[in-house]
This record gives sequence, structure tokens and C-alpha cells, in this order.
Amino acid sequence: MTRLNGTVRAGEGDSAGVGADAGRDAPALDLSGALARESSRVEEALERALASLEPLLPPALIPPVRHGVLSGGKRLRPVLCAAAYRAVAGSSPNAAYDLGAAVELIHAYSLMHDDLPAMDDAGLRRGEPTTHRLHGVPATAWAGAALIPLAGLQAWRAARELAGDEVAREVLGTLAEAAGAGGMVGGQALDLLGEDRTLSAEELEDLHRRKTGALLTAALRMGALAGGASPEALEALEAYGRSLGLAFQIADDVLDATATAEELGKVPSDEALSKSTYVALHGLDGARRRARDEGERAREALRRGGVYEPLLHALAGYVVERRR
Ligand code: GRG
Repeated sequence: MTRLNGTVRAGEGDSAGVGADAGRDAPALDLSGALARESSRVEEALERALASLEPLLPPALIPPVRHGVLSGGKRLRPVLCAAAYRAVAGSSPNAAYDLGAAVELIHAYSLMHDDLPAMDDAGLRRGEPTTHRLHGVPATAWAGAALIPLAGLQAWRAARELAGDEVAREVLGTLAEAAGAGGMVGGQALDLLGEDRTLSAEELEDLHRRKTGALLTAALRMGALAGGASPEALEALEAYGRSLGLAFQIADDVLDATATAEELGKVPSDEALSKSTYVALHGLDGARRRARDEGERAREALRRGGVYEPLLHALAGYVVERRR
């Protein structure tokens, strides 16, 4: 594999790269095998992250932090981060997963807080009692808040190791923006304020681009920046992330309307909370079609940018067809 001005040209036998013929599709992949391997690297990275960050926490917060962070989940954000790194740098060092772990710490805190009585008041997540049902509301609120700066520290350390101080600053800025009021926090606020009101298609899309899409896209951008991506590769991976995030959220609405609590590992709640959803807006078939179209748009962004990473291509289908 040859490095070209911060990009990588995929040669014969390579599994990933940027700068390969634009328009080329990545070969088919054994997705469940690949995801199992990827998630086990993510779990190791999360264990490493907590081992280094726990000494910074009051001991009482360690059990709720461990529960919120280590109780499963698809680990999509760190997998995307490491895949974006691999797409541009051609390898998957542990530090790329350590960087992805920082994004997962933000995701974990957001779910711990989202499940609190003041927000969705959920008792079940990933097939287990939610963190506040096991550890109480105050400890969960504090542990979630403690995870926010720890995620920043984790991102800073991993990005410095991969790419030095200058890139690490941009990586950290990317995470902070996506997690903040212009991104995930703002999206959640719009979601809560929109309960009991019918949102327009534009409002719904804006809400989900912030609430879900921003962090997914940031995971890709962070991996790509740390891997030394060219501007073209960065743009392609971000465009992929925006479409993937939308496809993921539409599929989430479809699952909430059609799957059981047992299948989802959480109790479907959109109807009970009177939330505006893509299913309410377009009907089930229309929402499914829209999710598939966005998945295809995500793949197209990779083709256009010549990003050749089989896992990213496969994930654009997975987020739409997943069952949890
Ligand atoms: C102060 C208003 C305010 C907000 C605080 C709580 C919060 C910040 C944000 C919540 C954002 C949120 C709940 C986003 C949900 C995104 C989403 C689709 C989650 C499910 O993601 P998956 O399916 O989950 O990747 P797993 O379990 O696989 O990790």
C-alpha cells in the first residue's frame, strides 16, 4: 500500500485505502465476523480507557461508570472511528480504537442521562436494567457528567499518540462540537421540547442530524484526521457519516415501531412519549425506503471520494437492516 500525500492508494491484496479508483466498490465482506472482531478490539480499548481514567474518579462513581460504559451495545461509533483511520492510514493500531473509545464514552454518558426519569425515564437498556435503576439517580447523573471531561482526555491522549499535538487539537474540537449544544445536546433538547408537538420534516431532520448524526460523523472525522486524511477523503467520510447517521436514525424509528422490547433490549417508547418520527411522517414503507436511499447515498459518497474500506461499505447496509 503506497502513501500519497496523506492518502493511501490501495494496491492488490489491500483491504482498505483512499485514492483507489473512484467509483470502485469494496468487495463483499463477512460482516458478522468482522463486527465480532472489531467489537472485541473496542471492548479491549474501553477496558484500557477505564483502567487509565478510573484513578481520576471518586470511587463511588466507578460502578455506575463501569455499568454505563461496559454493558454492551453495538459499539458502532468506535468501529467507525477505527475504520476511518484504517481507510486513510492503512492500518488499525490500538490507539485508533482508543480514540474511538473516547466517542463511546460520550455515547455512554448520553444514554445514562437519556434514561433518567427527567428525560426518557427508561428501565431497560441493552437487555439490562438501566444504570440509574441499579445505582440510583444521583450517582448516575454524576457518573454521566464525569464521563464528559474524561472522554475529552481520552481523545486528547489517543490523538496525540497517533498524530501529535496539532492534529489532536482538531480532533478534540471535533468531539466537543459534535457532543455539544450545536450537536448531540442540542438535538436532545429539540427532541425533548418537541414531545407532544408534530415536527415538520425539516425540523425532524435537523433534530436527528444533531442528536445522532453529529456524533457518528465526528467518529469518522476524528479517525480520518488522526490518520492524516486528505481534504477529499475527509469530505467523503463526512458525507458518508451524514447519510449513515440519517439512515441509522430512520431505521431506529422503524425498529421502535415494529420490534419487541426483547428484540431491542429496551422498551419501544416513541409512541408513549408522543415523539415525531420518520414512521409517523412517511409511513413504515416510506421510512424504510428513505433509510435505504440514505444508505445508498452513504456508499455513493465513499465511491465518489475513492474511499475503499469494505467495512464502511457494509455498515451502510447494516445500519438500515439491523434488528437492534
Ligand atoms: C442536557 C438536553 C441535554 C442533553 C444531555 C442525554 C443527552 C445529552 C443526549 C442524548 C442523546 C441521545 C439519547 C441520542 C440517542 C442516539 C441513539 C440513536 C442511541 C442509540 O444508539 P445505538 O443504537 O446504541 O448505537 P447502542 O446500545 O448500540 O450503543
